[in-house]
Amino acid sequence: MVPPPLSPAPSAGPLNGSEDRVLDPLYAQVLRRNPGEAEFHQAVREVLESLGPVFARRPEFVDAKIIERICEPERQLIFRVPWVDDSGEIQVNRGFRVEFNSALGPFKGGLRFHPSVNVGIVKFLGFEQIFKNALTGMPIGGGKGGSDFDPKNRSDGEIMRFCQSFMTELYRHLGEYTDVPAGDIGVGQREIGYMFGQYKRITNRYESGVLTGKGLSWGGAQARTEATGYGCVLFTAEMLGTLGQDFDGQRVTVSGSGNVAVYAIEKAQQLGATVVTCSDSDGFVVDEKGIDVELLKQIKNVERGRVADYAERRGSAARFVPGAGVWQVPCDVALPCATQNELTETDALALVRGGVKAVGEGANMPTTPEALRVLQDAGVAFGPGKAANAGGVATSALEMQQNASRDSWTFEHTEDRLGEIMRHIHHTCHETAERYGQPGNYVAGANIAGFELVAEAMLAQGVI
Ligand code: NDP
Ligand code: 2IT
Repeated sequence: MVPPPLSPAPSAGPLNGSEDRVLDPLYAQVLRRNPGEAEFHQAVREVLESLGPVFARRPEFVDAKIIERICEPERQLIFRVPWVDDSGEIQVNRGFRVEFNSALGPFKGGLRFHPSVNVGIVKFLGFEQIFKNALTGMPIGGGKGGSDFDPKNRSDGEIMRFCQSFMTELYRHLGEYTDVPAGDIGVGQREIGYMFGQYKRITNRYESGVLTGKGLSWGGAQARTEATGYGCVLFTAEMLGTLGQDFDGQRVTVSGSGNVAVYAIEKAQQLGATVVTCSDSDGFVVDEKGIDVELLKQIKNVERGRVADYAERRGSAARFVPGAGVWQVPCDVALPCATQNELTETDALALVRGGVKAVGEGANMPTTPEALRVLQDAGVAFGPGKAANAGGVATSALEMQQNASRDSWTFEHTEDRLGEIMRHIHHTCHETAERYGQPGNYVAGANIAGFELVAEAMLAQGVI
């Protein structure tokens, strides 16, 4: 895939195209208070656009200023991360943790290491996480963090020193009852390991539940690695089910080739689909026979290579297309699993022309607002990230549960729990959309249902 355009967030103009006494001034305040944070504006706007009908039915949420409070993080941390690279040069990065909302449980959400990370990106991710975590039905609040550190082409030693420096500041804000990070872009089991080691060393506590996404021999949960990608496919299968269809025999396109993409490909193929694409920021691969997921894992996870290497190793079966994204390739089901705003209006028009039936967001906010409108107008079943990719954080909550009880479950048991959770999230979104007169609108269903759960808890807990 190609790097996404700088956020096209439509930050001006009334929400839903008409004046709203409550929501418009609130959105104007978010713009004023958070200048230049385009992705955060975009994420807030999408949620606010869903909430009008809730406020009409539940004026107590308006009186208690619940959404004003949700839009303001409980705490935002920005800190210096100095470290020494392999050539002996001092590097200085910036670290972030936004502790957004703890109404339902300790702050919970991933850490992203990518050069594009800034406060607006972390806040959009943290804001989405509040509602996503609520939808899982697990006792977890919302937070997110990361750094503008670029792990690409860094040695293991550099990654370790960076992670140790990052944790040397962050540790004082964490705890299994306070804030529990995990991975996201650029942060996998290797990075979680280095951060866990440093946390343990500083605090002198083997507090397994302080981070999730750990290795299986040191407190990790079976199926956590697979959970986001698997969960995205399971959610999309539920959407297909409402159309009387399933994954068997479908032609699927996936973007990305990281943790989420690889396991989305694996699960879709287990369910009988043929996944014909994967991508990275250099370009994409088309493999008409279906992506060889074991080869992709070997190249990405073991060799830390690129999708161009996959195409080369696959020989004549696959083709690498440099500098372009996957969405011009026709498909029945599209699963964007790379990054925010990677699926644009032009892409959505191409997908609709190609006959797409369902889109499930494995990534966070990969679809631009204009693209979303195109897909919804065309009647495509659309599963927003805060519902479709919630399997990852839900399985993190299962990891916390196992850590708290010093237990460890089998892969099968954990995957069964993941399946139940994804069906529950689908049911909740579907039922809520119907209850609010917008049948089939999973965006409205997810935003409203997530909001209601958080709002009820905030109302009960008073003005804090
Ligand atoms: P990885 O780091 O494992 O993989 C990220 C993939 O996306 C890579 O293929 C990467 O390509 C591509 N990518 C990332 N940023 C950009 C960019 N700015 N431009 C172009 N390509 C990019 O991350 P994950 O698979 O964990 O995360 C993917 C998405 O899923 C993110 O949106 C994340 O927030 C979301 N997510 C992750 C969860 C998890 O449990 N890990 C849970 C829920 C959502 P390249 O190598 O070229 O950069
Ligand atoms: O966006 C996400 O939900 C994640 N990156 C996973 C968060 C977690 O705490 O497992």
